[in-house]
Parts: sequence; structure tokens; C-alpha cells
Amino acid sequence: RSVRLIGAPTDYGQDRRGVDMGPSAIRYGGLSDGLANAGVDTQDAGDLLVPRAEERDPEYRTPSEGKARFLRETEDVCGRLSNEVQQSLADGHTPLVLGGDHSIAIGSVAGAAAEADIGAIWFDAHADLNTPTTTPSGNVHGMPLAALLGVDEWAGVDWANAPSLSRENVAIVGLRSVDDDERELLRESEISAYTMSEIDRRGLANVVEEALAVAGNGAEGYHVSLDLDWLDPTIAPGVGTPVRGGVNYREAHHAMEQVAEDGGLRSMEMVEVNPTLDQHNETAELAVELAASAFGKRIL
Ligand code: DIR
Ligand code: MN
Ligand code: MN
Ligand code: MN
Repeated sequence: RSVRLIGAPTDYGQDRRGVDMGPSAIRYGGLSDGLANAGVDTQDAGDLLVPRAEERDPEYRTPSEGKARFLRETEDVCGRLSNEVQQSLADGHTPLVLGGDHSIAIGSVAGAAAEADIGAIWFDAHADLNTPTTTPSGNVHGMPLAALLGVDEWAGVDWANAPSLSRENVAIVGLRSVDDDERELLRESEISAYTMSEIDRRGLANVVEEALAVAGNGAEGYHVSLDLDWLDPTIAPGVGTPVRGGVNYREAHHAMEQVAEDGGLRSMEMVEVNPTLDQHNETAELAVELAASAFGKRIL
């Protein structure tokens, strides 16, 4: 397999600044060596040009009357990211997108879903299912999955929707911080949602096996969206919205090894690494290790 890296250095989607340094932090954390050790050919397409938030007005521009900060900028970046992801797939390279905050998932998944029916696995403490009216924060990083699935007022926002991604092919793994309206939506929708408490009960390996089956069922591969706040903050402190009680080091590696073994991975992203909140780039280095496992690194 060969991988093409695409950096999307945004920090429009959340309040803690510095996540725009994620792509650099992950590269400095040794990504190309890590992937080479996994036996993967890697090429680096560099970073998308992302205007600094300071140059822009966070003006709420929404489909309805709700709030979604920097939505105009998010649309611009996601449109270009979607094109890069499509080009990478057309050239025969698996896209590995480096965030940036999680709002960029709108672009990566839209790109991955442009020419195929795909599934998606969201490794995240959060559901990312808010809309501009349900959002408690106005931050688009809490909304990308809702945008892609066309939930409520996201429906018909063409640039943000991925019509070939259906809810039956979406699994969220690692939930432990869910807003009230997201909970309501998860109760009634076909999205497969796996909480930390279910992981405690069944074990992560069993849950991931099921999530892979959900994402791949009838689909032409799936997108893996890895929000580093999925992990426990003791091993991944460099994220904007840490939540205690996350996945541990070995569990995380094993989950990524399951992804590699399954073989259905179409595209992947790693988001929310914020080196300004980190200790010695620990979170980016962990992201590198997990990417190596997802792309096939084995101990023996
Ligand atoms: C919260 C936090 N649900 C929000 N979301 C985060 O602002 O919508 N997503 N941190 O990753
Ligand atoms: Mn999250
Ligand atoms: Mn489908
Ligand atoms: Mn997220």
C-alpha cells in the first residue's frame, strides 16, 4: 500500500488555539519513518494553505439561525481538502489527512465518499453530531458527522454532505461526552454508538470487530477518523477537549492493528493534536505509532 499525507492545519473549529500546528507536530513526531517501518511507501503532499484565524471574522454563517464559527473558512478548506483526497484516491494512494481540528473531517469524508459508497468509524470521546442550533459551543469540530450525514439543518448544505455515507455504515467508538441532543439522535438513528462503558463490559477488541463490520457492510471500504481525544488524557494530553476515562495504550494499538488486518481502510485522518497543550510532543508521537499500526506495522 502507498500513503499520501495531506496536512490540513486548521484551528477554526474549536476554542483552544494551537491545533493548527498538528500537522507539523505529527511530522516532527516521525510519521514518515514510522510508516516506512510499517512497510508503507509514503509521499507527502504538504499542507493546504489555511488563512490564520486572526485574518478572518468568525462570523456565524449558518444554514439556519444557529451558530457555527468560521463556517465560511471551514467550507473553503474542506472543499480543497475533499479535492486532494479524491485526487489521492484517483492516483492510487491512501489519503492520510493530518489535522487540524475535527471540522476538517467534512472535507476528508466528502472526498472519500465522492466516488464510492463508504462507511466511517469515528474513534472519539465525542459524537460530533451537533448542528448549528443544538451546539453548546458554536464550534464546528463538534459537528462534522452531523454535517456529513445531513442531520436536520445540515441537510441540503451540499458542500458538507456525503450522500453516499449512510448511517447504517457509521460507528462511533469510545463515547464518553455526549450532549443531550446528540444522545437523542443516537437513540433514534441507525448509527452504531459504542460508549466507554460498553467497551469496559465487552472489551475494545470485540467492539472494534463489530464496528469494522458495521462500517464495511455493503460498502466499498471505510474512512477512519481518529480524534486523539479518543485516548485517555494520561497518554494523550495534547488535545483541546480531553475527557477522562479513555482508551489506553495497548487497547488503542490493538484497535489499529484490527483496522490493518481488516483490509477495508480507504482513507484515514488524525485530528485534534495540539502541541501547545502537550508534554514533549507526546500526543503527536502516539499518533505516529497508531498510524503505523493502522497501516500494518507488526511486532514480529
Ligand atoms: C461538544 C464538544 N460536544 C461541542 N465536542 C468535541 O462543542 O459540540 N468534539 N470536543 O470533538
Ligand atoms: Mn473528540
Ligand atoms: Mn452505504
Ligand atoms: Mn471529534
